[in-house]
Amino acid sequence: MSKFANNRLMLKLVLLCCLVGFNSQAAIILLEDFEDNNLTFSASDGLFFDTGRDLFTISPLNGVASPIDGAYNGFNGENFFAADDIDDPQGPGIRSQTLTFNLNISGFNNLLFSGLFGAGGNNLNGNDSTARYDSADGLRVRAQIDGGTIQDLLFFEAEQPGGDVTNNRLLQDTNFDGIGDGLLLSTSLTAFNNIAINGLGSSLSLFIEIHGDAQSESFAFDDITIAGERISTPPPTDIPTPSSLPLFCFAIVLTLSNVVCNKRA
Ligand SMILES: [Ca+2]
Ligand SMILES: [Ca+2]
Ligand SMILES: [Ca+2]
Ligand SMILES: [Ca+2]
Repeated sequence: MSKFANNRLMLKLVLLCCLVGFNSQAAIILLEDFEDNNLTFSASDGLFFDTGRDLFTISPLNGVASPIDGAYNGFNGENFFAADDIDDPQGPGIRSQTLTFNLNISGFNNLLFSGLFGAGGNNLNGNDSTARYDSADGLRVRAQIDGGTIQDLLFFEAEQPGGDVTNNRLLQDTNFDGIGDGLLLSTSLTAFNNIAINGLGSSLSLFIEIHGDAQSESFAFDDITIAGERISTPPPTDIPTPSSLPLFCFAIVLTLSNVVCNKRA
């Protein structure tokens, strides 16, 4: 074995040991990929699509045709959640709708929220006369543990250039003040990963609120994920614990290193 190959083997072993040692308790508590209608959430007024431009549903699964949402990309699988002009009279007629996910988080800590998000009304491709989001439009992700304080996790809001509150671009609202100031969303869904949810408890409610009442005030998201770490319980004494695993693996690496060196000698 060459010295280069030998070093690469060592590096791989160390990396593997680190991964086993430090990530062994990570778990996915929720992954909603919107690939079917076996829903992990409830919708405040149900899902709808009026066969025109107005929708609040899984696309294209529930009949949404191109080009309205076909313009989106960067989602996973074949489907994603889409919303556009959600106060449509053929739907519930209300400009604000909420998806609610209720999860059992007993035995987990260090909860993290992740998801893919996009917006179709920012006129980035020059396919419209203007961007379309008003000051009251937006998408807000919040969380609540055991009915306690509601935490703001991720907001997207219209910017308000010079106090203009009508038909502007949708940006991330990094300080949760209702005005977009951060990353510009596009029809290519962008990943927002590992946003911390503070606290411990037994039940987590995750809310995705969408507000919009006019054409092309559109939103898309996919792969809504909650991850956490299992709270440790004492392991059997004859199996290395997670905290001792790196030491255990280091001993293996040292032994292998000696074997390789002895062979080279
Ligand atoms: Ca999907
Ligand atoms: Ca508008
Ligand atoms: Ca802001
Ligand atoms: Ca409308």
